[in-house]
Formats: sequence, structure tokens, C-alpha cells
Amino acid sequence: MAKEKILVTSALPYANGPIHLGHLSGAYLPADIYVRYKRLNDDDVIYICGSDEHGVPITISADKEKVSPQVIIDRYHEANKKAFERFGMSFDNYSRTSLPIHHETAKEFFLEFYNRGLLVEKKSFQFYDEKANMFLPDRYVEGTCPKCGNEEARSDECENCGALYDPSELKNPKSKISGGAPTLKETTHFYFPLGKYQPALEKYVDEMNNKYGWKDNVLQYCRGWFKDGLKERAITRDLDWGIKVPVDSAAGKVIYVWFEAVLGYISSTKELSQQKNQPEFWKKYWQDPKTKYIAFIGKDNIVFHTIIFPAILMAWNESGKEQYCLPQNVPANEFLNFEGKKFSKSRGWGIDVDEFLDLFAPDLLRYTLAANLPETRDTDFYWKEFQLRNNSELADILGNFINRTFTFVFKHFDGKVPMLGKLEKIDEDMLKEISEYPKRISDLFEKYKIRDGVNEIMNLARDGNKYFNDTEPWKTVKSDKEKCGTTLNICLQAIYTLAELFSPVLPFSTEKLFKMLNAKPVEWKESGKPQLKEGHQLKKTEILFPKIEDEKIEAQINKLPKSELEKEKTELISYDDFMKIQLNVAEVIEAEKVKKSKKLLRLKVKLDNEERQVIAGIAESYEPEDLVGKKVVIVANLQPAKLMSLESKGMILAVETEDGGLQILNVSEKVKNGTRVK
Ligand code: B3M
Ligand code: ZN
Repeated sequence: MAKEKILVTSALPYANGPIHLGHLSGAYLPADIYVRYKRLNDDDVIYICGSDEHGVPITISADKEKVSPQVIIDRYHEANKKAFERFGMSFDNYSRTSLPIHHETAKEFFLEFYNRGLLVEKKSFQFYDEKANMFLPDRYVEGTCPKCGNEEARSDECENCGALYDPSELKNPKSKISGGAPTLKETTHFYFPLGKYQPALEKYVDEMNNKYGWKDNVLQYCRGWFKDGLKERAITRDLDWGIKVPVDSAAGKVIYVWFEAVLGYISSTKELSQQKNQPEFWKKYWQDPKTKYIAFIGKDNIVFHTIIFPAILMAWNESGKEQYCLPQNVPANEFLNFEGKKFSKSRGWGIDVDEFLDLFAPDLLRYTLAANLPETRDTDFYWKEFQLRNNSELADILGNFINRTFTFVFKHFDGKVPMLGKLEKIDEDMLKEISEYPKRISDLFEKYKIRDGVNEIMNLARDGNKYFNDTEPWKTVKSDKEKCGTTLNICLQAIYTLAELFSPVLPFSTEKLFKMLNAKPVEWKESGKPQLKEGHQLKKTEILFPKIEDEKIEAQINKLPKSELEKEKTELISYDDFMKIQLNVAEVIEAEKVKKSKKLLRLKVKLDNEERQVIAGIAESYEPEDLVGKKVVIVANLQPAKLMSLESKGMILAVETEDGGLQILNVSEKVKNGTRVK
């Protein structure tokens, strides 16, 4: 009997480019492992995804290639769907937001709010490119962030400090289409009153966190938003690609992509219902208060899944019609980088899933990514690490344990499971150890600690090898065959458990392993008990994890774009260059928070006979009073800069800590102010 009803979604990737390893690590592989684990747990789970086919990211890609957006989405929807399949993603449905069923769903929500008078129609000034004769969507405008001074801020959002502002507040705006300065032109949009839902949203986030333990990064992010206060958000755009606003007065406008994309989870489930010929099927998940809804995403999508989507569903639920369930947890991951740098299509840095799978089997990639998921901090994919994980873990630990056990059983016991004879302490301990793994792993998976879970499963293979070595079956086969049989029986039970526990991570290899065992998976929690009966016939062995040769890895490393590697070389600096940077010890003599800024502190520091003001972005890690009297290191000859209209002369050296906080470099009090650091 199924125990839980679980709805799992992964962020809908934009159909404007191929899926790369970074995507997989963020929102897809962890969700797939979780879903496969839940299925083995005999839970009633559906896993929903699809392509996000609207919005400016799509039109930008189309503009670049000088083709229509339709060409772009058709190409990448198909390509990404196939790449996901090759990688072993087990979506129950992979839909697309250009389908009529999605357009209808989005319009239904929009009209519900519009007809109820919830939406506010407001005039505002938006950037307009006179040359190109069009309103410029957010991503077509760049400028200087009014909050932190970042010169590459988007028109209404700064990726550097996370600020959201009105486009009219952006400084030095530039059109990405013509390069010129856009004008501000009046236009009318519909706004969703997000602020109205703030109390309910805060309550929701607190309640979910108390009950289900949200990740720290997600919680902090939400609290930051609440602290700043939620404001109404425009949910229409002047664009002709997207879902037309279903209101006569709004000709030429489309629904804002983020308002409708999140509803894509619902419409994708509706499409699944059609495929099943059960029109009401989707309601069993979306409209049952008992549903456990888990939304897997990357960290750049947090606000949309913890604030905006829940607010949309709350607003719908106020109608008194069918009640939708909200996400119970949103385990957002950090980012995966590639060989020490961000993935970048334009700089040729990274590798697509398809390219990768032309070279290596999917399970090798799944294992390496899973063992290194960016769950608590950004992590990296390195070719060398990929090879090492394959050769020294999959091949030398797991593969070796399976192989030596099978070889022995075929050689000395005709490929049949030997009898479990008299147990000694070492055997009893091993059986107990095996039996404890399934619960140990599910405890981790239930907390979305997929990486820890995967690494822990490999420990069972380590235990298995140790047990094999300690019981020395190559000796007992001659001296005490029953004892030898007992060892191998227990090794086979361990392999069975490994097959089950690894099956969410390595679905292709464990399918083969189950064939070799001539057995099927059982319910997860049963998998630690001895499952293979005496005399059970095994099937012929195959090598599941061959080693990867150095040359194959070298070839990939050699393919990394030279231009990027050159950059690294030229980034080496001479001693003279280094000496140009003047680092001095300075004492903090005053510190206070900068008004209206979450991150900034205004400090006054003393060098040997000079005092100066430094604005430092460390307010989230330090209280002002903790800093006074401390000796720090500053870059003293940095060009002065203005932050929030305050002059900053110099920069304080700090390091980022594992939890994403900052720690300033301290110098002992004995060092005199002004001392040069060399
Ligand atoms: N397409 C953003 C992204 O691909 C967006 C996610 C939508 S989830 C509803 O990062
Ligand atoms: Zn900023």
C-alpha cells in the first residue's frame, strides 16, 4: 500500500540552449534520485517537468540567430528532452509551455484574478528603444544598480546584491539592442499585489520550515525578501512572444513569463492526465491537501518558488474553488562550476550533456555529479576528479567487490547462492551492518542530503571488501567450505542491498546488476534483510565499471578552449605588479550600519597617521561593535569608489566561509597601524 502521495517538480529549463552539467547538478539529478528512491519506498509519486518556452531568454536567442522563437523552442525542446532521457531522468511527463493546455491554464489564473479585481492596472514608465521602435524588456537593458553600484545590473534586478527596483531607478541605462540610451515611455500593466500576501507568506514559510526543515540558504533568502517588504509586481509585458493577455484593453501584451512558467507544473500534470486518458488525474496531486509537494530548483529561482508561486496559489485558493497545495519544501541547490569557472556557452567553457554521453556512460556522470552535488556551497566538475571517482570508487571499490564475489561463487559454487552456515561474530556484525544501511540512507535522502546519502552507500561496498578480506574465502575454500559459503552468501546479500540502494543513482548499471543477481528490487526498507535464498542461481558476470584511461581524460582537458587557459596564464603577475598593490594594516576606530543596506558597513580606519572611510560589504557577517578595535588589512591604493553615495577609500581583505559568510583577515594587535603587508 502506498504510504505518501508525492508531487515532485524540477525547474522548467528555458528551451533556448542545450542542457549542461550545471543544470543537472542543480535541479535535475537530485530530484531524479529522490523520486526513484521514493518509488522504491512504494510511495505514490509523480515527477513533472517540461520546457519553459516563453520570455526574453527565448527571444534573445532567436534574435541572435535571426530566426523565429518557434525555431529555437522546437529545436531545444526536442534536444533537451532527449538529452534528459539519455541521462536517465525519469520524468513522468516532460511538457512544454507553448502547448494550448498551458496557455489555457495560465489564462484561467490570470482571468480569475482579473475578474475578481485583484489585479491593479497601473501606468508606469518603461524603457523604450526609439531606434528599434520597441519597449525593452528587463534583460534588454543594462545599467548601474541603484543600491550597490554594480555596473552590469539588469533593468529591475541586480544579480550582485539581489536588489529589486523600479526600472526608472536604474542609473546609466543602455539598450542591448541598439546600444543607445533608452528613453522612458509610458505604458500600462497589470500588477499582482504581492504585498497583500506578505503576512500569509511569512506564516507559510515559517510553518513549512518548522514542520519540514527548509534549507538555510532558502530560508535566509526568503527572510531577506520579507524584511525588504514585498511590493506589487507587474505580471504583463510589452512583448509579442508569449501568452497573450486575455483582456481586450491589453492588446500587444503578454503575461510575464514567471507568472505563467510556474503554472507550467500544473499544465504539465494536466497533459499527463490526457495521456493517461484520465482527465481528473492531475487533481489527485495538485488538489489534495495530503499531497507532499517538493519543488527542486537552483538558487537563482528561489523567490519564484517560495514567494511568487505560493502567492499565486494562495490567491487562487481565496476564490473558494478547488484548493491547490503549495510547495512543502524547496530544496534549492547552489551552482556547479566547470574546471574552476562558471559554465559559459559563449566562451566555450563547459560540456553539454549530449556531448558528454557520446563519450561516457550516463551512470559514471550521475555518480560523479551526485557525489559532489552543490547542496551547501558551489562545487566544481573536474575531468580528473571524474576519472578518479570512476576508477577508484566505482571500479576499485564497488565493481571489485561485485566482481570478486561473483567470480568466486561461479568458480566454487556453480554460480548458486551458497548456504548460510554457522555464524561467527564477524558474520553477524556484517549482516547487522548491511541491515542498517537502508534506513541510514533514507534518513539522509528524506532531508534532501542526496550527496551525503550517495557517499554513504559507497561505504557499504567498502565494508563488503573489508569483510571479504578479513574472512579470507580463498583460504577457507580449501579448509572449511561451509565457512567459505557463509562468507559468500553474506557478500551476495550485501551486493543485493547495494543494487537496491544504488539503483536511484546508477539506474543503468544496477539494472544489469539485478540481472546478474537474477533478482528484482524489493521495498526499500526490506532491502537490508537477506533476500537471496540458498541455491538461487546467479547469471553470468559482466564488468560493470571499466576503468577510464588517462588518454581519454587528457583528450578532454586538451579540448578546453585555449583562449580561456591563456587568460589564466596571463593572469599570473610579476613581483613588481604585486608590489603595486599596497596592503596596509589598519585599525577600525568607528563602525556603523549603512542605512537601507543589508550588506554595507561604514568604517573609519586608522593607518599610521591618517584616518579614512571604507565602505565594506560585511554587514551580514559582523555587527559594527564587534569590529571596533580590530586590526585588519586594507588595499590602501585602490581608486576611491562611491557606494550608496558614500565615499570608500580602500578595501578590507576578507575570505568567504563555507556557509557563504565573510570573515575578515585579522592581524595581531601588536602590529603597528600602517605597517605594509608584503
Ligand atoms: N526557466 C529559469 C531557468 O531556467 C526558468 C525556470 C522556470 S521554473 C517554473 O533557470
Ligand atoms: Zn546591486
